[in-house]
Amino acid sequence: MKLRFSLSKLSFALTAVFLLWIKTYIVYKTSFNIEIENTKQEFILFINPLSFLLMFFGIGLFFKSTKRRNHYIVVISLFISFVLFGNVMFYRFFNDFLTWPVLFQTSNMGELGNSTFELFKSTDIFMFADTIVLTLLARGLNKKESTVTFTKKERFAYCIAVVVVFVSNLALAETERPELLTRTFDREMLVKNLGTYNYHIYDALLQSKSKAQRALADSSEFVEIENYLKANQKEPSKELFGIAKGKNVILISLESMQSFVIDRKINGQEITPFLNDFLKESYYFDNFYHQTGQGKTSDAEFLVENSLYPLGRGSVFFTHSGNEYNAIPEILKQHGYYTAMLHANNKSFWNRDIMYLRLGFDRYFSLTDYKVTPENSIGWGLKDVDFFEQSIVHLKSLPQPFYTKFITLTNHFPFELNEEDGMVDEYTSNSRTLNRYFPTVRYTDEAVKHFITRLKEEGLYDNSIIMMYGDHYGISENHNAAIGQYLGKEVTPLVSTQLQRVPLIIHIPGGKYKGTVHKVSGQIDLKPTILHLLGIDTKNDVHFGTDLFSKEKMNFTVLRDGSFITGKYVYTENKCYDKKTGQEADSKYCEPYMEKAKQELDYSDEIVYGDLLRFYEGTNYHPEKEQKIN
Ligand code: GP9
Ligand code: MN
Repeated sequence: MKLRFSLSKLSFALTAVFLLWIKTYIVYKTSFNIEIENTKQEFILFINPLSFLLMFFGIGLFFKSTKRRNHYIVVISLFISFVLFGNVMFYRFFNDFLTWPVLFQTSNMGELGNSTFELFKSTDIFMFADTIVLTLLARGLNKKESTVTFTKKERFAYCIAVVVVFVSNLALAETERPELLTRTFDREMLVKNLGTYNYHIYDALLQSKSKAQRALADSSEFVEIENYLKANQKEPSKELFGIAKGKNVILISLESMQSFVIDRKINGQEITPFLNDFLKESYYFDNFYHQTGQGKTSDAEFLVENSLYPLGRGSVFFTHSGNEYNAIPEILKQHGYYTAMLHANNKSFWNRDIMYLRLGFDRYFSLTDYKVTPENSIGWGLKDVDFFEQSIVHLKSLPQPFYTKFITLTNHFPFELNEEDGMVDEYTSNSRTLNRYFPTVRYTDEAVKHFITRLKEEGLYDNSIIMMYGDHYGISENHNAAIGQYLGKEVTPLVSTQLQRVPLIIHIPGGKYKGTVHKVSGQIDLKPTILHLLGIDTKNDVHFGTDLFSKEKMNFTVLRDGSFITGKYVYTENKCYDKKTGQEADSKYCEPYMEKAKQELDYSDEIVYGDLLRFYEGTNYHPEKEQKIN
């Protein structure tokens, strides 16, 4: 009797819980791509929003006034609906779940601009339907001036119920997924088992843990890692060490460029005709992987400049811009180089202005250094051809030798292009994203061609090494069906991992330095490669990569999600695959590398979270506090 009485008092709160619960489940099924293998997993997914919702709405029990309690319930419902909606938007764009550090990158979120607009769907309005219903209900209820309060006992019973629901959820999840809470780089697994709301709380705990980690770290951790890295160092290539000594360095980060477009056609037309020719007079790496996480372009930059892995969550450019580093610009400064970044976007995007200063760049040519008009922009901003053309003036103004990095922008989701810039057809599939990807890739190819022509005209081509790399994927797993249609094969987890290959082209003047390198490698390897080409010794440097030209370079690279690739095998989603047969292989073939893959990521994370490079004796560039990058 008593229980029934309490339940009826709770009816408004429980209605709110029920509506949000069902809504969350519908959103799981319609907006996220959560792989479900059996009924138990489906059941966990179904119940997982419940504990959090019961807890949050349950706080209402402590309100004495019914009116205020109902008010609280409506506000909380609206708030949680926004959180859910934010997750949906984020997922549409990044194919990933939100994390706290990313959420606070508001400057980025604000500037998604056109992309954000593209992400809205008219049906999104239904995401707030339950809040509207609740508001109307609350109005009705509030007219009746009755006061309902809860006794201590009732509150206690409610708390017990919440704990029981939560613990049952967790226990069920543990049977399905042991070590759930320690394998944190798999966000999908966490959301699948804990639910999107509990996951946010868990993520917040992780965030505070990472803050504490710096405070607790000491130099002995660093010594251990240094020893590991020294033991794994490889001899640089004798033929190529110092081959570009004193030369300028021009790095080009090719936005969203994946390797699968190289040497391929769309309706009989080459997608990257210029790059296809250029790579023939250069070194081309066809098994080169991006290793980025949520920080996308900025993660790729972090990898290149530091030969450290980005983080499993958030963008390290944001979360750890205060750390001590020993990046390429800092090192090159000691060898007489002037260092500059060129990218026609708002300087604070990805926290670049702060981070570039940390990494030791002398100059950052950003949005305000370019003439950007509606005529010369599309999508995210200045079109690549105009970007390169306008950059030439800046480049010419730099003292030589210089080290520079250019970041292209046009080939960025949602892959918009003016009609007159279209040089190949769009593809025809049910993925509008993939369809539009090809013409924008083709456009960037043309822009790079223009840049190279201009470098030649300005006499900068022959005294510079030019390196181009794809920063990260452009086509996410959401489009696997369409990409499978284009490639003419099913996109299995193995294929999906191999699709993380991005082009790497290294052009060294002289005509004789060329060839295709098949060795498995990643962005982590660029720092030692660049330094060695310039004749700079790296024996005492802290880096996880290996010189790409070293004869001893292992056929191995690890991706940020813990997947790894060797000469013959691919390990992903806890399964080992044979590259040749395309089939799952016995896990014993991948086992020898598992420890190394984990060790690499763990050690690198330790360095970043603990800010361990502050214990590195070679770090001798300390930017003054008042110094500002232009
Ligand atoms: C923005 C550009 C694109 O400045 O680097 O960022 P992304 O979304 O690819 O990380
Ligand atoms: Mn990018």
